Amino acid sequence: MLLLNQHLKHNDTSDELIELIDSLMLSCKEIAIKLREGALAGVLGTSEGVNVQGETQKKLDIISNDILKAVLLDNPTVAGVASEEEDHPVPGNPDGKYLVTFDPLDGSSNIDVNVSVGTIFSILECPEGANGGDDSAYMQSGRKQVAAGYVLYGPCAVLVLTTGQGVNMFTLSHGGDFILTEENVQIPELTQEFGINMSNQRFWEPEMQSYVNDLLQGEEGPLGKRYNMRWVASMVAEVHRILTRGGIFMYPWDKRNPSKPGKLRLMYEGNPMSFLIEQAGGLSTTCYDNIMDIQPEKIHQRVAVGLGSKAEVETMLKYHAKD
Ligand code: FDP
Repeated sequence: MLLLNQHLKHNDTSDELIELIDSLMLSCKEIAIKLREGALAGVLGTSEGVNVQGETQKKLDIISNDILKAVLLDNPTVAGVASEEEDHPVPGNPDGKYLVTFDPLDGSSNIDVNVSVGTIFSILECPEGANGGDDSAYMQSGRKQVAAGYVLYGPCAVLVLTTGQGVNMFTLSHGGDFILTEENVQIPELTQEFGINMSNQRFWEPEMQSYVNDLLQGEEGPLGKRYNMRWVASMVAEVHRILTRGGIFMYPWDKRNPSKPGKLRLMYEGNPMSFLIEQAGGLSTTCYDNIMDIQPEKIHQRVAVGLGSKAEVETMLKYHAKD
């Protein structure tokens, strides 16, 4: 039985990074407790607030954000944090080594119906002399991530983590420890399962429409096999399914609102999930570029996402290739 800290030490993770991951997990355990209490703690439902993206905030979005902010900003290694629920980054210790971006409770529209949600995080180094309260400090491509992961709050709470040396899964025990349960996770190359919100079909680019049409034609179509479809509407749950048994997940560009190229956010959804997927042998793309190669321009920047089993993502990319 290997505890998270022991695993990190075995892999030569620096003491500072271990200290930071410890704080992140302390917050996630608190969030897991709040989620478990649900209606008993009066935490379900919608708050009065709207976040910077104009989305209604759930009470638990705000509670989770406050927990993460308080714990992380108390950690001397943290120079600043940027969250989906904060308009601007919040500065921490001016001498701190790391910046943390996070989506405190991804998939939160699922909370009231008791379906899996999660906390997604990405850790970057704070550039020399930069201020963790300035957007500019965070404008680093996904390739610069030091570590990334998520905690999925499902029937059990699972941490999925990469520090750039593969992907490992840790299950939260009754005693409050994250224990290594899956080592060096690898995504199967081929798949017969896809996830996309089909209700947006008419808004997609013709290339994506054509790819999904072919998926739907199954063994009678050009792809020659029958596909199954899954849509949980929680990115953490979709990515977890893909890491566990393969598949392709897409939240592509659509024309509903040209100022929002895709629904998902680059800095605390696209980048950390892409880091995990690539480290597990998969691919993650906008359909044109590798997500982790994008130079960010805004903290809350949106990005089109297609990720999962390598061979299937490559097939999808062929539909988008410009001659
Ligand atoms: P949510 O808005 O509930 O936080 O982060 C955005 C996200 O969830 C993803 O977790 C999820 O994959 C997607 O949006 C669900 O989108 P739809 O509402 O279009 O199904």
